[in-house]
Amino acid sequence: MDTKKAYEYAKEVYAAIGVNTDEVIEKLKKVQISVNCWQGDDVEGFLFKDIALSGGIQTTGNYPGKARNADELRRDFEFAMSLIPGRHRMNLHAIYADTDEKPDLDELEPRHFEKWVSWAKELGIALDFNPTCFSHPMADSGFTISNADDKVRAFWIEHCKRCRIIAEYFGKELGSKCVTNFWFPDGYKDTPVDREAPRRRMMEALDEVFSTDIDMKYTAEAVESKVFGIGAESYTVGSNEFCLGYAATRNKMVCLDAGHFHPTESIADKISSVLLFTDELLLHVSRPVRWDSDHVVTMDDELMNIATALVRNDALSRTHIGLDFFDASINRIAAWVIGTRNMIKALLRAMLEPSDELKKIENSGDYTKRLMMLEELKSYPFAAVWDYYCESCGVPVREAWFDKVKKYENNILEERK
Ligand code: RNT
Ligand code: ZN
Repeated sequence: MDTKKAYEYAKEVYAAIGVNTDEVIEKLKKVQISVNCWQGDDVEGFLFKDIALSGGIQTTGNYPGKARNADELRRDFEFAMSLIPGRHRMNLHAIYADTDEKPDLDELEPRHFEKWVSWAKELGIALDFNPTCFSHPMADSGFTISNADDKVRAFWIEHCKRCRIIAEYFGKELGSKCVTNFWFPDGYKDTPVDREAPRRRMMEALDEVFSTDIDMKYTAEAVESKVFGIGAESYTVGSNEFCLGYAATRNKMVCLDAGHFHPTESIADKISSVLLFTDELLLHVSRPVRWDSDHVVTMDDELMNIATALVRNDALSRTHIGLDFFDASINRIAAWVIGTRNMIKALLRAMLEPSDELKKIENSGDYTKRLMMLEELKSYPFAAVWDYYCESCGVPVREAWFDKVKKYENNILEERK
């Protein structure tokens, strides 16, 4: 198949509606997706072995071959990246510290992440970061940074403070702002009496975390909300209103996770509102299936709505796109490749819209034409542009990447039994 020939045809089709596909490709190349490291090992990390995942999130499945240490995770990630067009970022969690020491979460220092930094430098990618406020005995009560117990609260405050220093180190060393996301599972299984006190404690604890002096040249910080978690069905401390209010008044970002809202609520519609009140935004693009199940991102309507919301309103330059999924029932490298390629593919399709023209039609009040165009655009030949983009980035076109993953599985993952 002649990818180039198909591209030339698509280029003409798009040119007829005023879209320059070459320019779109250049624009797309600049978008870096923050790829979640935790898909590679089912959110286990390397600091504490044999500790169960907690915090109301869950991996299900037992597909063989998960990364057992940082070297394996790096190797798997590098391989996945070789199958995805463009240059992207790796999003680390604190529990992925790569060290022979046994630091607790409130003892972490930049040196525990030195190997990650030198690897990232070699690969020419940037790192993002997250404190890990779950999967730890200090999180067993279901409350971390909003815990009523001063000692427990102080532990998590210290952990978060240390994570900010590590993020600053990442940003400085790698020459790209490290996006740090603060998410806390805190909440009640059953209906609480006092809905305010934990939120007040969380607010004050966060103020304390963010009071230490960090050079904000090197890091951008977000707080992630959630409507409920497993075991915290009735109340979460870090609700949407809490996080949005906090971010807007503290000059932070919110992190909108696609699985953290009521099932008919869409984060796509929140982007344009949030960005009126905060400078930047972090997304956790995920796929909730009936609940916050963190399925691999597919090319569905929700993903397209997120992509068009970012492109039509020129929000890409102020939005950090992170992925958040963890499926342990399929090949984990394939999961990375499928989810990340879909995110990029959706952005490409959104960029191929004649959005100025569409806005003109809308403003003229011709809603019949608006509907007609939006529907016709769905069968425009964006796939030819996508294939050409993959080819020109030197990564496999269409499903050709899958054979490589299978080979890797047979040669490398098999040995991890
Ligand atoms: C949990 C949040 C959070 C985590 C990761 C591992 O519901 O979405 O972002 O998934 O930090
Ligand atoms: Zn998330």
